[in-house]
Amino acid sequence: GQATAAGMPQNPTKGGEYGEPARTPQPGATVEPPSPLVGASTTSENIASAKVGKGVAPVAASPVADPLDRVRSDATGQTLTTNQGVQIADNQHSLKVGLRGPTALEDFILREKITHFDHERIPERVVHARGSAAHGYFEAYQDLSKVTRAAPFAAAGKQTPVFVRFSTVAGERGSTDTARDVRGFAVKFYTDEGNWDLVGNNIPVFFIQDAMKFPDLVHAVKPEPNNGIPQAASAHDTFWDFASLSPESVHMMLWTMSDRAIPRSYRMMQGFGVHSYRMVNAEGESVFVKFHWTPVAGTHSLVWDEAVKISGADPDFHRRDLWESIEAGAFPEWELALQIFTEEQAAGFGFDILDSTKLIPEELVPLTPVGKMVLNRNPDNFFAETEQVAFCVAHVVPGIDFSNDPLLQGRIHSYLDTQITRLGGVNFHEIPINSPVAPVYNNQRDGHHRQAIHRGRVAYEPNSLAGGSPAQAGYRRGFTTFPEHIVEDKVRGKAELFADHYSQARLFWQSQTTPEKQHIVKAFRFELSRVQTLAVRERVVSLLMNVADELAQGVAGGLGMPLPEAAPVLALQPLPSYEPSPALSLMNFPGDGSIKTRRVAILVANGVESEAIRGLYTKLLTEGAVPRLVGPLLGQVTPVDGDPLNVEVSVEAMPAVLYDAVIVSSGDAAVSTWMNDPDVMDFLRDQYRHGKPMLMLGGSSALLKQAGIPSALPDGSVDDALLMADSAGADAAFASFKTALAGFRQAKRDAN
Ligand code: HDE
Repeated sequence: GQATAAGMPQNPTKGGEYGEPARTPQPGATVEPPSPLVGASTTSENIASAKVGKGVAPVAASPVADPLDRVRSDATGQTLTTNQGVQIADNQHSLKVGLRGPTALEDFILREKITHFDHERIPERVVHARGSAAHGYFEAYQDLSKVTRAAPFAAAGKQTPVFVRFSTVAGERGSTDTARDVRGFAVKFYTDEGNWDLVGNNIPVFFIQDAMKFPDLVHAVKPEPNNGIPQAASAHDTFWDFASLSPESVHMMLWTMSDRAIPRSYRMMQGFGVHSYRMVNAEGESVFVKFHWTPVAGTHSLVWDEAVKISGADPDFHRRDLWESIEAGAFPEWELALQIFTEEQAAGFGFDILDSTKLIPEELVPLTPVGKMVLNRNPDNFFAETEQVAFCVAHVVPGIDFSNDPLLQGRIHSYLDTQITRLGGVNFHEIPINSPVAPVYNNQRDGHHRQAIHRGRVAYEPNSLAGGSPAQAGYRRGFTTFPEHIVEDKVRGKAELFADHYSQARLFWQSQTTPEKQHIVKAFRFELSRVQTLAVRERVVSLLMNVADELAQGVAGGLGMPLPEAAPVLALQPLPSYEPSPALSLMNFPGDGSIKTRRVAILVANGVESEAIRGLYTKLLTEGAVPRLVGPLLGQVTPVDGDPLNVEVSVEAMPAVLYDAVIVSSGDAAVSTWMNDPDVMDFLRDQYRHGKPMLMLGGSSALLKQAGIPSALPDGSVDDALLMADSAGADAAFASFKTALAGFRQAKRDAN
């Protein structure tokens, strides 16, 4: 407790005990990030982001974020009240009949508080329950009105506010971020002509072709219904049983077994609209488009062993990463590009553009960049914004229209429907985060939790009593469906080219680099090793045999099983044949070459030589990277030269997998301590194993031998991400270290 003016101890949580002074909270202390290189030890992981910024959320002017001030609630300096605004005298004790007697039913304060608490949870999303979101804006590069009348593309430089939510699919709300899974990439554009939701994934194709199968797919991948196992994982019998009996899922299987399914960061993955959509211009002319988001930071992934270890060390890895980089002012950015094509072009593709298990190779239809998206503001409240945001595929604006993709058609129904249960009624559009910036007037009325107070006696159209308002916009202004000409039989079934399940799976496989292929084989091996039913394993491999021999052999060999017969293939002619497409490899998007936001551990202990690491620390900060002094325990370490160093984090609290690279200090005493420290040995082995850049200063390179780390690559060549420098050469080594870090990972070490 702190001393009040009256000298009384003050505990702000005990107003009833200590009276009036306690109702005045302490002014919030501003955290100025201390430098770990000088002064007293005061660091904590909570101010991690302050390392590259001020630690204060930058508040960008936004027509969505700013009006939310209306509902933002800040209790600073305020008194505690009930929901009816009655000031609460004592928030510690229920109303009792005698100090040792029963609680009175009359205690409306207790009952209101507990009742509200009892109903705090709402149903989680049936899929994509685990997610993280941020505010930002989309900025158009050019006037796209030749192609679409959609508001965000009306003029070069036009900004449209967005709210973006990233997610995993299978896990529950509290599940780990680094599960092997598809990632959701949902963008809500608050356009001046209404809200447009582009609800995509980080993979451009999907498991199934028809909405009819979605509940089966989801039931198969979710925890098994008898025992609720496994959480956030597809590595179990029911998922692979379903997948192996659905050959249409083969192409997507390859993507989800690739490194795409374990991204390093939400900031470092692509996004795709998946389906073909239509764009329509003011003249009513239409083309088809596919949407692509490409991260400026490049596409980078984890390796599986790392993802597994991160799940234990920091299950919020992606959530924290997004939050911290925005807090630090390192705003994530993507470029939006379109593949634009006509119906006539599509007829010659050799696959059906209404089939979501197919992508359009960029060799066939190149990307047209149309704008960029910047995320520059974290939500104030996770529940109010990230949890309550309701994305809906049916939210389109004039200029955007659907295709007949049967998966998309089913989604148009599903998203509106699911919000009614999840958000408790039909008025979820009035929840602030879901409200459009465009005005809303119609004759829909009532329903649970209605916010608007509609005036007047007219709630119908046409009317004369309200002068005909609100009136139809007419075809020029209002949303107009593209009048596609269709004369067909009403049937259940699918179009012929939907039956080709393998051509594009082969295209994907052939477009991967060797390490990527190895990772795919290992991912299948891992997943199928966990499958208990032999016939399921066999069926999966029999599908893979139609993709590539080396793939099927690699997987079968890893499972200790003979090659089964290939699954039957429908003879369809002629099938498209593809050249490998570089754009399908993650390696194709290295990023902007900077090391911004990359986390670098600098190992320190008593007896280090601190001069070199002080210099490197400052250099890393200047480059926008996030250095950390990692020591045996919190507190200070004493170097052989200069001031004590403040350990920012211990090896135990943040193991190797939470950094992108390591620098090991020199100093005989420190090195000899580390030689016998199992945590440090594990740290170095993991850094090496996961392909991360390592800079060993002075005598610390002796640790490599002790840890069993080879100094050359498996093929005998030089490992340019494993660097050694004496302390005098540390500066020069920094340039090489930076290059290695910008390149992200040494793929050729491949212990994974
Ligand atoms: Fe979704 N999906 N989905 N989905 N989906 C949901 O909506 C559904 C599909 C995607 O951050 C649900 O609000 C059906 C493809 C994302 O809030 C639900 C089908 C793609 C998100 C639903 C699909 C997606 C969802 C659950 C097959 C990529 C999270 C909660 C016909 C293009 C959005 C909710 C967020 C969420 C249904 C397939 C992406 C139940 C029926 C393909 C990113 O409505």
